[in-house]
Amino acid sequence: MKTNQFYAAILITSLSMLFACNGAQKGSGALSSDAASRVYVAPGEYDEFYAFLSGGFSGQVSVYGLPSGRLLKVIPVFSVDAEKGYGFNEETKPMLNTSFGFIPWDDSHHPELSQTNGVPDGRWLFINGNNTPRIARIDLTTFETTDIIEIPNSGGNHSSPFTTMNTDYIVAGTRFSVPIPQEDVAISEYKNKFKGVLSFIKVDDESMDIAFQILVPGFDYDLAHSGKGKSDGWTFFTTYNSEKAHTLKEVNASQNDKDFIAAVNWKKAEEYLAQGKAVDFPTSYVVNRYSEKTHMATSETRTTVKVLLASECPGLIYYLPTPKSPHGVDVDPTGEYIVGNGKLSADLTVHSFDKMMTAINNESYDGEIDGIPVLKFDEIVAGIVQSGGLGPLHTEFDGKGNAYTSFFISSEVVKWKLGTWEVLDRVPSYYSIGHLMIPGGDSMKPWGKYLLSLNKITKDRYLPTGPELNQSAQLIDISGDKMEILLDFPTIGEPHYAQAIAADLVMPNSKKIYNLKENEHPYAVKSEGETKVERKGNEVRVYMTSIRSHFAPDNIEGIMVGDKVYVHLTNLEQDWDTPHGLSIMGANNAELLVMPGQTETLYWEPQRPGVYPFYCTDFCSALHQEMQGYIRVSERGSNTELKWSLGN
Ligand code: K7E
Ligand code: CUA
Repeated sequence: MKTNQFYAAILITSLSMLFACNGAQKGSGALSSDAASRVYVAPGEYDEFYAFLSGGFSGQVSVYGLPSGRLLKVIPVFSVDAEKGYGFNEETKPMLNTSFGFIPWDDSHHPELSQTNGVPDGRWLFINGNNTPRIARIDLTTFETTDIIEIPNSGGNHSSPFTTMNTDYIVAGTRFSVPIPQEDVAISEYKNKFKGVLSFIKVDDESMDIAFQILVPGFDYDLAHSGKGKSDGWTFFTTYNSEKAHTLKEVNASQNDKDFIAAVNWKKAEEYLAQGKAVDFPTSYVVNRYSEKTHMATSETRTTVKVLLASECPGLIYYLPTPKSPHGVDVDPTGEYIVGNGKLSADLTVHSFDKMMTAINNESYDGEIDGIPVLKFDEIVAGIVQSGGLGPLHTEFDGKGNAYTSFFISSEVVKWKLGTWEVLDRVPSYYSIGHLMIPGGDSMKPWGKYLLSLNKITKDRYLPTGPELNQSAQLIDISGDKMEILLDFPTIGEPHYAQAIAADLVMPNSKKIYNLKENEHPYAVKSEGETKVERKGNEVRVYMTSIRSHFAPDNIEGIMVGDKVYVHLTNLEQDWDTPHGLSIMGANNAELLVMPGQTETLYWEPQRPGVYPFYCTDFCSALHQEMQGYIRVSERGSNTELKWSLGN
């Protein structure tokens, strides 16, 4: 048995390579003649959708217009971004604080739009950091990261940050089980000591915090989606490694024929919480928030978290047996069907929410694990999709009764019908699709017009760029009976998941400037008259302004080697799209890129005497090249007088 499965694994690996390398699949034969016109957005016209693609190992989110595939913006989230000064300027450094200190990178997987009544509402985008467990929130009026919260007791935040239908909670299931609390134990103690947590994070306008965690058996928790409509109140998490293996997982975590989807009744959890059933676990996690008023981020450390023990909370969790190490779990727009994408399988298992509830009421159990009942497989299955594909990963919906599943190994998208389970159509992915995305495709009201295939392997699709190729996305028209490939475009980093929303739900709220009068940054100045340079010991603060096309001050003298220099630059502009940048020669830092009405701070420790130029890095005006100045640096202890010009 063991050997068989081992060979099966090898076979699958080689199959995937075969498909991935099959250049013969290449070609534009699949394209209908008017594909170009259907993705053509004329100069000056807007796209129909905003699409948010995760950056994977880039740690960021990139924003594209659909159908054109135009890159609109890269939003820095978990990784420093020298282009925007994110993580380099003093204001945003605290965003990357964790209980391990400053972490300049993460691996971002799943963008998730906030929802109201089960429909994306255009307020916020959430995204998970998979490596050092975190969740970020991006404000869609500014397209800036405003919150990053660390998830304690978690070991890799993968099944995250999926929302409930009214953004009551966003969830985070641990990918790797770890000792809880963390301790120095032998890894062979896995089965006894390692546990998982499922976290529910409360979100409001001003803050995010962990409402509660649930302590669960030490499996790997892979993906999640919440119920909607009749299944609102439940969240479903896939598990793999129900074998609790800790080595050679490729083989040892693929022994069981079925793993589970954990169905969590979070309304029940709220009841247990109200009854005081939660235990306060001491821990340490950091919550970071960026204020639009002060233009500064602050970090706060929290030291306890409320934990419910699944084994002591009857009715809180049920296990739904699901074949073959399921990856994605996806709930259809009606809330009735729960699709398990068994990644080592050809078939898709679809569970019924109604049948699940009946099985729970009848206590149709097949034993239990650590006090969590396992429901009888045959009593909860709604249907099996015999796909003819191999390696299903993720499913999205078009709102017209159809589902679309990505198949990694056979490298294709398969369209099938909810309820009859028949396969309707299939289209190849170039190559090795991971997630797929339909705008609103995990909500109650998908815009069922386009589908984006998010592909892992690019070789032979674009002009070669050395050993490294960007990952790619492929736009497919799903408005008719047959899927039609329209467009390929490269992505930034690896797009695991993506989400998209109609442009008119975001565009009208998009901020154009920050109001200078409302700027509460402690070192802001509102006019050139207030600009100055102050010294306290070896700390020097420059209160600087920018406006087309000069800085004030633009000449500074009296700085000394080894000073700690803070340049607080306020951009006085109040017009849309008029940022100014600032860079100083020899500063061990990035530039600043300051939006109209905003203040940002560049930190610099001058190393050598001399006169150093600084300049604006963003071509802002006809006299942008003149937007420059000098800072004179003298030997430590020199008596050069501290003075500055006031610009023009
Ligand atoms: Cu790439 Cu959602 Cu992290 Cu599947 S995950 S592909
Ligand atoms: Cu300001 Cu260029």
